[in-house]
Amino acid sequence: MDVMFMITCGRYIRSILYLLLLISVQFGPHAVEGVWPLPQAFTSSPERYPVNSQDFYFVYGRQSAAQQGCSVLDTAFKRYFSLIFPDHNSGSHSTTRNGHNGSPADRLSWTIYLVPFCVPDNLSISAGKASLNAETVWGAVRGLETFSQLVYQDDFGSYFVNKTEIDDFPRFQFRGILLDTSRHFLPVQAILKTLDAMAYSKFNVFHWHIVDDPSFPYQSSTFPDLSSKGAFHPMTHIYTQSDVRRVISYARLWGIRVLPEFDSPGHTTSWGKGQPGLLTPCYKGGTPSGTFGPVNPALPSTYRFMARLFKEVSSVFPDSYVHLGGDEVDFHCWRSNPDVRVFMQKMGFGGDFTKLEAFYIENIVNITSALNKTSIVWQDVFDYHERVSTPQQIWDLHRIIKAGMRVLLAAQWYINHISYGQDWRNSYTEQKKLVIGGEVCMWGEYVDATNLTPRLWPRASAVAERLWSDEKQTSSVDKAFPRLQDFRCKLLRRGIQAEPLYVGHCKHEYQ
Ligand code: CP6
Repeated sequence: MDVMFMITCGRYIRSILYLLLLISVQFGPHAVEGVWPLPQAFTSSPERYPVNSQDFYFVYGRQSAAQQGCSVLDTAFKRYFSLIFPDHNSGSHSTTRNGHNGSPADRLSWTIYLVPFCVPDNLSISAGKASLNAETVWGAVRGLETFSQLVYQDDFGSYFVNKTEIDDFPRFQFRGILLDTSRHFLPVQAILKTLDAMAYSKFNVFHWHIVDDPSFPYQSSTFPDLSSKGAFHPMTHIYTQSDVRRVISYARLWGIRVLPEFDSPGHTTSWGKGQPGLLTPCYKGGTPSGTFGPVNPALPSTYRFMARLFKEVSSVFPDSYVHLGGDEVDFHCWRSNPDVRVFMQKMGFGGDFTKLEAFYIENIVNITSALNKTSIVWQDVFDYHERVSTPQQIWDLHRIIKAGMRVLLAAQWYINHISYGQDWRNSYTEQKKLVIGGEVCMWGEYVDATNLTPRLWPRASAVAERLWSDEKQTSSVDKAFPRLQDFRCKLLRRGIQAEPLYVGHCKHEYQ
């Protein structure tokens, strides 16, 4: 009986092994299923072609509206060449070659044809030729990412790519990650590295929650005291104008916009150090207690300051959006301050501090729209505005609500929380009414440069797939699991210290 049992058990185990092998052949890292986030439409075949770094070139298509000299694509070609061939000694090899004259040597080489203004974005790989058609340079950058994920190495280190056809486009146009650089300062290098990893998951918005209560690391040229007095350290823990420019231009090359957030009137404790008179003095028992609350909405000087600050911010950050915050305003201090109460009476707000908050935000929105920026606010502001009752204000505020709603009713995935186990599963299945997209929020209370990367990746990638891919094709967590495990290995291979999902190993660990 014992022996019988052993044999049965052995057979049983063997059949499971076969099954696993079969699965890894079908959905292994070589197939298009290995692309993360999953493309919208694709066909692939087991037929594979060798790819040799020595005769692989990116070439602009002859019909392409983009040609050599397009900095975004020229640099993308260089980056993706290194990502596709991590072992290649880049020395003398040029990643691009001018034109293609049809000589026999050319037919052996791999070329990517970029034809912006063709619809839809399409990637096609067949013998000796891969072509990428994209409507925009940003679409082409995303297509290069997809292509780079399709190239793989066999056990002997040779590179291959399977015959593949892909049509792809994002489900949502806003796919963001929030980094909080106020709770902990994140060195520019950590931000740039995050931008790299964002591009690997096809994120396109870096929401820079740059200042908050604990510190003001943004070095303002108009108000240098804000960072010299409000940063954790006036020299080492600041973002200079050139740091900010570097982040913006680096992000742009990856097709990532930088959305700055200067959160007010709450979350502004650090502002008060370099800008006396800006915050509301709180009162206790009829006298100032020595503590300060939100920005003082009752003083004209507040709006003059904000106008100058946002004028600078609008020119430093070129994106047409600016985030004004507006969240979590604590009314206790405003309520305690006699000057604020007098102002409330004068404005006819009675005792409703949500009206005061609405009044404040309205003024800041007007300041930024005069600077030709579209404002974004946290959902709190929408909640306040709903309660504002005078018709004229509703009419006026409707515009603000719309501006806010477009993004801020988008899902927030708070992945700064520490949790044990496989919480990426929640992000993957979470159903939120996304409007134009969503974002991963990495609040900084417990996060600095030491743990940012493993806390973000690959969990943010789970969100990225919800934001990019077809909902129906990517609704199964169990199907996603081996794909995300494989993608996490790709991140490791690219030097992103992404944490493991569960038990297992990667071919190229410890790099
Ligand atoms: N900082 C700012 C925060 C948060 C918000 N605004 C926050 C609140 C609750 C959770 C996580 C983050 N840390 N400025 C709210 C948008 Cl759970």
